[in-house]
Amino acid sequence: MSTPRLPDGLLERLAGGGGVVFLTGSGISAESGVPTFRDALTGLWARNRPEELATPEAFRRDPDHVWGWYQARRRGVMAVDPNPGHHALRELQSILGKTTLVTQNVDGLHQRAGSRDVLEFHGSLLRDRCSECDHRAPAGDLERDTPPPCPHCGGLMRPDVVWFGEMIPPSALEGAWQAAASCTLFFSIGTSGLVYPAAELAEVAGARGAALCEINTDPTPLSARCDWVLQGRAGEVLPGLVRALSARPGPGGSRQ
Ligand code: BV8
Ligand code: ZN
Repeated sequence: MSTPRLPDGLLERLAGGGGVVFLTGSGISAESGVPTFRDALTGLWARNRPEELATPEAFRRDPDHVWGWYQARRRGVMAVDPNPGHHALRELQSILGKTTLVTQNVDGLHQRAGSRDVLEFHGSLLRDRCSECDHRAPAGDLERDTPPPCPHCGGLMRPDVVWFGEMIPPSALEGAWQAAASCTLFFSIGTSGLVYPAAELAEVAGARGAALCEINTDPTPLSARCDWVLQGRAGEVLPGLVRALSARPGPGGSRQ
């Protein structure tokens, strides 16, 4: 497969050894067959906008309906595998020195591709948490169509994801903010950049002088701010980045 020529400045910056942040959105999981967030409304959920379904109010109003949407998404995620984009990111983490992987995705595919220390900015589909106390547990029976009661307090269990209007988990927020504020290169990969505060991370990085690179099939509100826009599928562009880096002499390159 031919690798489109990557901008020299980007490869230099990558090989330069400064901190690198990767922020991913649902676009990186699209090639695994996971619908992007704004396409994740199929069947009986199609009558909702995701911003209306992914909220504590929607869960309070109709817990079975919201639970059913998440169970369907969980079954979908467990039926697919990480794609070359996830694997290439794991390779970049091992080739480069200081990297931070922040994901808005809740599908756990980065971890299944072998990435470590993934900052789950919006939580995870693979865990439940109690809507009353702080009890957490791995997601259980994926066929169950009503939320189970909390074994500790009897409250309704819910997916351990961050809904609209909810705070980002403090450790993920802190880690992502610090990495964005101190990196020399920030990648925005497969995200529409519409949801805050995740979308602010690129602004924090750019304001501190980091170079910005976007990998997306389409333009986004961030594109005009980027030093480089690599338009294409993450599952093709990211492996191309690994090949180009590995072909270079010097740190991370093959010809020592
Ligand atoms: C908070 C988990 C405050 C659940 C998600 C007005 C202005 C600014 C902010 C707000 C506002 N009104 C309200 C807010 C706040 C709100 C917000 O940002 N709303 C938006 C709609 C404007 N944010 C919040 O509520 C956040 N919390 O602010 O709390 C607070 C303060 C004090 C006290 C209490 C609270 C919490 C937001 C988290 C919501 N949860 N997910 C779940 O998954 O079910 S968000 C969800 O959408 C995703 O996690 C993701 O983060 C987000 C965006 O989705 P993307 O990943 O970008 O996916 P999308 O489909 O949009 O785009 C896919 C992209 O991939 C596209 O660009 C496409 O071109 C590209 N693509 C497709 N295929 C490929 C590809 N690219 C490459 N390769 C491919 N193959
Ligand atoms: Zn409980």
